[in-house]
Amino acid sequence: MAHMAGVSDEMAQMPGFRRGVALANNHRGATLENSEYLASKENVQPVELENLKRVFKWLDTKKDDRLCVQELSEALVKLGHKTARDQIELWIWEVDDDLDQMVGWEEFLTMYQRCISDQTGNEPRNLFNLVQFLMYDKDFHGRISVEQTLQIIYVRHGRSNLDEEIKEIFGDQQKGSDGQELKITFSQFLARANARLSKMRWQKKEVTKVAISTRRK
Ligand SMILES: [Ca+2]
Repeated sequence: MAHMAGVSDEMAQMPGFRRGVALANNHRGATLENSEYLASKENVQPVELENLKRVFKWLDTKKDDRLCVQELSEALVKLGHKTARDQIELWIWEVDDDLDQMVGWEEFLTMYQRCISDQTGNEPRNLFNLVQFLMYDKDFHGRISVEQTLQIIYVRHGRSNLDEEIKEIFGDQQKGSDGQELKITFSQFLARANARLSKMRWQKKEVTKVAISTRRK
């Protein structure tokens, strides 16, 4: 593989770069645009990788290096967000490249790489949202505070976007009514993530519309 700026050999060996599944066979809704972006630019930072490993290990209660419906279902119950089996099956299907109805480590990592690089909002994010929350929730207490998110947000989005990202996750008020640091549950986190995704897709459509109307002139 040709050398790419900011991408180490180790990063280039990650499954998201290898793209073992031909785009034509990609049943997961990733767009061509997203694939190209991912191929040239995306990289997972060491802090993210470390946290991804920790989350995968915690989810993998059967210790067989694959995540099944039951394991995800139990994790969601622990987070106070009971989710229907057919929903979880869909979450898995969205990232299940080898179609064994489980999420292996490489699929897990690929999912993360695709979602962090997706500018379109079209990449399925159900499992990603869960994983992101758990990356922040270091002790798996089911609640996250601003402070717990800082390190990962900093490496992913940089200092200049830090405040904006925190606002997107926690809202304008980052203190509780009692003056204590605000903590949010997975359900609250998910509600915001979904609202944000809708906004992202809507904005994308607007941009496309403008581009088309410009071209016609
Ligand atoms: Ca699989």
